Amino acid sequence: MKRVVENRLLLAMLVAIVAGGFSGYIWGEAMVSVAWLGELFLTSLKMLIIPLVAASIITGVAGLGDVRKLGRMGGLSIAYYAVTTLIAVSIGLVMANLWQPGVGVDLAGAGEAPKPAVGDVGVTDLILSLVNPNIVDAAANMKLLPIIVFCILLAAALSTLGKRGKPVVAFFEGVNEAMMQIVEWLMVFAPIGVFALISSKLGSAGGGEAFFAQLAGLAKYAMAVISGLLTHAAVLSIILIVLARRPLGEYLRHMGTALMTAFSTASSSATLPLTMEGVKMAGVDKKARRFVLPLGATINMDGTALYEAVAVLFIAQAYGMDLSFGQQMLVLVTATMAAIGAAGIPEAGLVTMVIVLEAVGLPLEGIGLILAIDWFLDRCRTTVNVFGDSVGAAVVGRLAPKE
Ligand code: DAS
Repeated sequence: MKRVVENRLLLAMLVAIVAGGFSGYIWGEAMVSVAWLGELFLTSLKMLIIPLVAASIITGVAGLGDVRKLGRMGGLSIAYYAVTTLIAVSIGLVMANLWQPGVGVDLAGAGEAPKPAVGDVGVTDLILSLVNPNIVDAAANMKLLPIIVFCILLAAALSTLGKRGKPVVAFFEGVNEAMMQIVEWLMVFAPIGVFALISSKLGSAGGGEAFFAQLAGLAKYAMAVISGLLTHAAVLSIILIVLARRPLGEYLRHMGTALMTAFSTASSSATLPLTMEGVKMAGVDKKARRFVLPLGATINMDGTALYEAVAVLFIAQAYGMDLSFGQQMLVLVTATMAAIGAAGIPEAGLVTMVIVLEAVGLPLEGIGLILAIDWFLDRCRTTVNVFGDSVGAAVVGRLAPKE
């Protein structure tokens, strides 16, 4: 039943995208009158971000067990997640600067290009942006970096409380499940939201060459994301061969079903049982796969991090904003943290991209344009997320001491 619903939703999304494009081209400015429906959809997604990110991180980190006993396997896993995610975001930034997908796409219209909310960002500013004197204020103002740091510390502390911490973790597990359910419900309205966002966004371009400039920009944006994901998949393959000493072909054969499931479901969490099976068939150490994979499905999302870096630069370019090196470093940190906060469910990367856009001071409306092809790019980045987790299990399984 679930698969039938998913296929119908995918078909509805495709119809909404095509209808949105044609409506924007044919009726132009008149389609701006439905923009509020797109706004309603985006704002509904935004409403979920704080509880979704908090519950996803707390559930994932608390699942590690007592952090004081993580030992070498925990340290190796966290190091692997951090290094591969940073490599992914860096590849994303390089591809967005090489392809320049947003240049020539005039999202600002006749208006002034919005000024970035932050000027040049130094390293100390970046570090200071990870904490906030008032966690409630951070949540109220969507300052998600301090929220993510706080949730990681809270989960780590809860894991050291033994039985006393379990009811709190159970509460957040419930919130996590509930948030995922609400996102699923919201996705039912996605075709309406997508139609409204695309038709009003393309329509406001005034049809004609501006319309086709936006389509051309979208095509370059998709190429920047896909070329970035393929590059990162190659990097992960090299890590698999060099650090885990495993032949790539054989490993991909074991992971084939999981990777195809990741592509078709666009959900790392839904794919997790198959990822576990594939990595087991590949002969990866039991303790390593049981440790690395569940946590990785929640917080290790290389594909998502790469995609968010490209998407944010695409939107900045489309609004005529040239981000300095310092601002792009801010994108690097926030895209990494946003990927950690993204849950392993469809469109999670789109939802948490709001973090990065807010951090750099970019208008959220830019999401409207990239929604047109996000249903496809989500599948691509989820596949890379799952492949990254499976490589992590193989690397940790080989490098961590057998107990
Ligand atoms: N669909 C998410 C996943 O399951 C990735 C994303 O939305 O970026 O990994």
